[in-house]
Amino acid sequence: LSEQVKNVVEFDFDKYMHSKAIAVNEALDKVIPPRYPQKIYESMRYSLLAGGKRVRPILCIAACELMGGTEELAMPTACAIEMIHTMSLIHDDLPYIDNDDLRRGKPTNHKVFGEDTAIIAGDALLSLAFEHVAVSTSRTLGTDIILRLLSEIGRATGSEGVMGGQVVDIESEGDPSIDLETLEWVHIHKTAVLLECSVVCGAIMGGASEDDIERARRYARCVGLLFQVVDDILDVSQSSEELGKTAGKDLISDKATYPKLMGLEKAKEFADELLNRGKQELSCFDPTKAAPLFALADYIASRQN
Ligand code: GRG
Repeated sequence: LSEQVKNVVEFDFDKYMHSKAIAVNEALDKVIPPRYPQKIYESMRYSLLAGGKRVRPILCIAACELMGGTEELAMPTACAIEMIHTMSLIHDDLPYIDNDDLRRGKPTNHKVFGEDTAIIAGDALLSLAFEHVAVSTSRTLGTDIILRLLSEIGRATGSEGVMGGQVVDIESEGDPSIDLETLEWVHIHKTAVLLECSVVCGAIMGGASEDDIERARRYARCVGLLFQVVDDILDVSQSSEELGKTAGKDLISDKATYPKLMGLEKAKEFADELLNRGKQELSCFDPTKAAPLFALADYIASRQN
């Protein structure tokens, strides 16, 4: 494996993640208070406040702070991106897509509220996300910045982003001839673009120069793809543990993954390369200010869930 790019400064990452996740959870709780009609708000709040690592909002806040902005400035957009992520999980779990019973350790939204409400709650979260950026940043950010944020979020969410990735994923399900290029396309669109959007929006809100926004984007592209490669690797190792043997279910099932298409060792090497490439993009920033994004890359590479 290649030598790791390291940051020179000490950084208490656990404390950082814990305090940022609490701040995000409190902000999300305030955005959607329970109100009439109860059923839709209960359903939206159920999934939005069900835990989750909050990686996207924290990336957004960290990028904003790196570029000279504050947590407060980034928070509404960070929350909006978490709303979109949550709605994608609600819809992904529905019987007509993944048909999952559990999410974030709890029964899935449609299991609790029914499919009809789960679909509508997801749609409402998507709609609220855009409204929240427009309304909640109107006093703190200029119109040009707000329009830029909305267009970044719109592109990352729609047919050029998560929705496009989801469609190709569904299309290629069970296709034994799926190649690495298609798999990567799905991973980039389904997963990486929203992580990229989180970082880029943070950088824009922090007042970054165009060069620094592009640097942040390149960092996030690596880290975004890394996120999904690690997911694929975790799938294999967790399945192996469950099965008590060396080959996990994704090595033998229809689902295409990096370990399946390139082998587990090569997938780990690729993850390592993405981590290094991502961290390299941070090298021109002040190491103390870049420490959270540096540590977030390491966290994404070594996470266990
Ligand atoms: C309109 C955005 C939108 C989506 C509709 C259903 C669908 C189309 C897309 C599915 C997208 C999807 C489920 C991608 C997988 C992303 C992913 C890696 C999820 C897991 O993220 P974590 O690990 O989860 O950050 P937590 O629970 O920690 O937030």
